[in-house]
Amino acid sequence: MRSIVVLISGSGTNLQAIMDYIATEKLDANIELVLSNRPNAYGLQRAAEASIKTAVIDHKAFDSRESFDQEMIKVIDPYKPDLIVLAGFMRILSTDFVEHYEGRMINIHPALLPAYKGLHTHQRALADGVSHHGASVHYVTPELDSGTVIAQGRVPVMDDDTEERLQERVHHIEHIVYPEVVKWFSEGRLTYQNHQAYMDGELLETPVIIDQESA
Ligand code: NHR
Ligand code: GAR
Repeated sequence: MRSIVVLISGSGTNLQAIMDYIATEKLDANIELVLSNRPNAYGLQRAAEASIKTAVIDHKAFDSRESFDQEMIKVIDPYKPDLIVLAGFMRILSTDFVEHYEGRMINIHPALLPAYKGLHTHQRALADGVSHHGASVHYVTPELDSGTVIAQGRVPVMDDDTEERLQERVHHIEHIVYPEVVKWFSEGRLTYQNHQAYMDGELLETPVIIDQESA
């Protein structure tokens, strides 16, 4: 069975979705540790309720990104994770950290990458009047939100959307797409070699698209 470490900063609904997949035996994997940079992240309670180990490393206690990242490596490595899952983790990671876990770390970003890298994605998508928005699961590389995209959940943008409602729609699809990708990894279907992702042994040239209608 694959070992997973999940990094969070906040409410942890994506963590919850993955825990629910495990609890209902849709996913055969073990979350060894949930690590948060914020002491009061609600996701820590979710983990504790499921008897999953938790740790807090408060970035504010470190004087550089590098020293914070080195402490995270110290805490994570004893668990020998096969996969690191960023689930609403809000600290940009240094190149050393990313290279240490290269090909073994994924993130979910709330946009249809390469569109809307960075923050405030829903607000920016609404302002542009795009017809579709969504979320992307990608491998983490040193350059922000730029690693190979594995899968995308796509939702329509409505004429009268507010940022809140759009975000809710995107969250809903995130909670389907992220556990699915972790499942592909756990089944050995999703692999990574020489900076490239493979699905069922074939080079993944375009992301797997999951539309809200089919989800
Ligand atoms: N690190 C690297 N090297 N590469 C990526 O692709 C990463 C990453 C760290 C986090 C998640 C990402 C997202 O999905 C992620 C991808 C935080 C920021 C940010 O600006 C940007 C992108 C993402 C996460 N963070 C501020 C910082 O100074 C802090 C913001 C806050 O604390 O609220 O680190 O969107
Ligand atoms: C998710 O929408 C995720 O895509 C986004 O934060 C939310 C976390 O929700 N991630 C980022 O913006 C990363 N910068 P959750 O804590 O409830 O899973």
